[in-house]
Amino acid sequence: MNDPVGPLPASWLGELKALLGPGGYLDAAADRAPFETDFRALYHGDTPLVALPDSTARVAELVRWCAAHRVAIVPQGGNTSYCGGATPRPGGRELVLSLRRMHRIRALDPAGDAMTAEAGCVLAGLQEAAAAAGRLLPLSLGSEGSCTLGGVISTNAGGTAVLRYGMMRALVLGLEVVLPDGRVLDQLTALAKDNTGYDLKQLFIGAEGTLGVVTAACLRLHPRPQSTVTAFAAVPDPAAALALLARLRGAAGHALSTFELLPRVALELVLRHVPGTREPLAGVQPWYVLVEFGLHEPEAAARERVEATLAAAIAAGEISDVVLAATLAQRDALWRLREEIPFAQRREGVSLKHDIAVAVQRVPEFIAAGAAAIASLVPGARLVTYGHLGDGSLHFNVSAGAGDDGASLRAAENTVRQAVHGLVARCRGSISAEHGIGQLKVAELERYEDPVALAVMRDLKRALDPLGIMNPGKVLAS
Ligand code: 2HG
Ligand code: ZN
Repeated sequence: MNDPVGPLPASWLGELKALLGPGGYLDAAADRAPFETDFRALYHGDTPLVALPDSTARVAELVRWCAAHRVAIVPQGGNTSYCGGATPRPGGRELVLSLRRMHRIRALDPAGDAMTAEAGCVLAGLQEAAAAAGRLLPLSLGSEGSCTLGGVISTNAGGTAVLRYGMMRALVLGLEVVLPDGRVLDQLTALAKDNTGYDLKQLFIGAEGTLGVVTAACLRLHPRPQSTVTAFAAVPDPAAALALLARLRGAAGHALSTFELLPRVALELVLRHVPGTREPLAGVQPWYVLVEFGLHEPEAAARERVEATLAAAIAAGEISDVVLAATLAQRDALWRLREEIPFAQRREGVSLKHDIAVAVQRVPEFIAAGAAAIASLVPGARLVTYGHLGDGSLHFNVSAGAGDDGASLRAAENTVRQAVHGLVARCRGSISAEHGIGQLKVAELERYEDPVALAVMRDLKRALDPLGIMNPGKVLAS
């Protein structure tokens, strides 16, 4: 968008307030402030007004007004983007749009395994509603207590159960979207089969609000497993973890829902910074995996089956030690050792993040080459790489050395990023596995994406949003 400068005219703000009605906006500086920065406070912008419409019709009206006045809109869900995807840019001319007043579950059909909900619903609430109906909404991630349906759809969120259930794209049956000209695209159906032309809903999933505003979705639910078995195992190295993954998938098939890898250094950060956490196994081991199975058989039989498979893995040298959760509290304790890593790493001090993916079988080779690159570029820095090995998706994060103020790591940020992303490109991997592009990776996308793919993305953006009012400067340069 060709941005004019200066604040929006007061008369325009008056029109917006009238359009949104009482309770439909925030304009006091203190109320706007939390929407003007991301949860890590790395990005800062300004918005004259946070719009809080309470219906799809009102969103459509707002978008039509914005199109007529060439005013940009920045949709924001739970505001936990790692890439500045939901933060307005400086200048005070971009409206933030929050759908938090649109939080109704419109329909829940357990027999049809479908639930239709509005974009402002918080993920944890939707998980609970599905559970109360005897079904599972399997998207599971650290921010589930605050992230919203619109946010997880717009970022195609992943998390820790992707191995079994797929990312958000696999969980959306239908979508309702307000297009950048204010028309409402109603594809809010629960059809398992629908081959009537292009699958338009997929365009908006993972588009980070750059092609329209997702206002509601119909979600695919799953049966709840009868029993859950969770294990935390020590493995000698990532190659052994990979062999274990193959063994577990061979034995359990889709019952294996989680396979997370973490190094000793990550566990140590959690033990240091998260009160109430304890060593899960005796001794110091170089690598660990957290695995979980959801089985459709009684608890005792499920445990027995998993124990037999793990015993075979021990015999094969893939596992050196393992503990199975015997209670719900133990399960939670094992999960915390994995889920608290981002928090613990933040508490430890300066770190760099790389959200990458490669083909699963290339993970060990990638970790070895990446570790060597980090060691030569920033001697003393600690590689804290962990994540969703079952999906080939790693948080290839780097923390400053213990006691180091992080200045040299910060100074090396671009060089390290280029080295890591260069390695990803050589492996034909992804420089953004689950956190999106936002503002952070716009230049990286241009650099690494296939030029034909980039040109098609630009064509789509121009076709749907010719005025460039939808979340400008995110994903693609505006
Ligand atoms: C996770 O897997 C999240 O815990 C956050 O995707 C990763 O903080 C990170 O780098
Ligand atoms: Zn992750």
